[in-house]
Amino acid sequence: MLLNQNDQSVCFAEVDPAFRRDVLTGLASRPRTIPARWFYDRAGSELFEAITALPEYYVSRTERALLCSVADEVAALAGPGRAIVEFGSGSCAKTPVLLSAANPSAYVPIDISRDFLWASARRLSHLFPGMPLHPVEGDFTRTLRLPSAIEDMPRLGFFPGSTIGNLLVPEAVDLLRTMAATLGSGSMLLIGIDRIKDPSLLLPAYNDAQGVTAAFNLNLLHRINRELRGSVPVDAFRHVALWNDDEARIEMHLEATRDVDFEIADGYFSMTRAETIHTENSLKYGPRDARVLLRAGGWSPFAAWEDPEKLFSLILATAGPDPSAPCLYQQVDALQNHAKLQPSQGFELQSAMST
Ligand code: SAH
Ligand code: AVI
Repeated sequence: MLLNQNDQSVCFAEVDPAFRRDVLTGLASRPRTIPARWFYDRAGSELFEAITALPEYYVSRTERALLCSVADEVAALAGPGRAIVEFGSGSCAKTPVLLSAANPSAYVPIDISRDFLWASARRLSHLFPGMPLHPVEGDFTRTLRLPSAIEDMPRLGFFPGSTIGNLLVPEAVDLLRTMAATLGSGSMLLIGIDRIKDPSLLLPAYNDAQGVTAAFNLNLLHRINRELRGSVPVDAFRHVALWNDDEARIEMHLEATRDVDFEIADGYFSMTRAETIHTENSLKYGPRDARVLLRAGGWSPFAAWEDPEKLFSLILATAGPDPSAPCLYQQVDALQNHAKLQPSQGFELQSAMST
């Protein structure tokens, strides 16, 4: 049952002023940086889907397999009748696993990539014909009003894919607090977070042999040319992925392979050879870091699972009593009590708390 959400939809005009502003200010600043959310026009979303199928990109298949093995447990812990609200739903590839196990009262996918959002919603409405489905086009970093149809339903937020890693820590904390405010008290959140691991595994995942990740990165320049009347010589840039160990993050950059001059929406830019535009961070978290992040964001983690190779974590959390409370550690007692609740696989909360 696919429902139009006329009161909530954010429809973007042909030229998104926020895209224009982020590109012009980002290219004028040093280091030059463009936020990763602008990767996801239709071509970018399609390229991301291709990335998820790459042999080097362990993230999606690992999370999917983990979700398959714990979905029933998540459903039991969350309890019946919740509306599932997915942040950055994209193609909703993992969603059916959770929907089948949790049998929710409604499903609300949220994404900025409009075409993908509606195409995925249509596909899901065929798979789950009786389930009320309310897509919301919008930026999840802003407080979104959820569809009035789910007003009285308890909520389970779903934020898979380690998309949280594309935000710096202060932004991630803000986002988690925004989510807590959007979902409301009594809500739960199931979040997928990629783990810190050996760079020999991380780097190929962001620099694959077929060049799909390079095409995904370079598509940002094509998008700028298409939507912002740009004259960026795309062939003068190359994709670079590196592991920043101090910050525990993969960084993606676009590096000029020669001196270049170009115009974008009446702005004039000059870059010298080897200068870069920083286009993405993908932060990786240790298990304890992830829980501290969640607590800082107003959530109390109470169950966590990892795959046998410890590549990826799924964490289930409840909205803290007061998402605007400033203290990170005030819920430690509650957390220790909850540590008795130990789901089957790889839940390290208890050992982490005692170290
Ligand atoms: N959840 C999917 C897709 C991850 S890709 C998975 O696990 O595979 C990241 C998704 O988040 C994309 O679909 C992108 O369009 C969306 N996205 C990124 N930034 C966003 C924002 N600020 N607001 C809403 N959606 C966003
Ligand atoms: C969506 N996000 C979590 C992906 C990631 O792994 O950071 C985006 C991506 N960038 C390059 N490959 C995949």
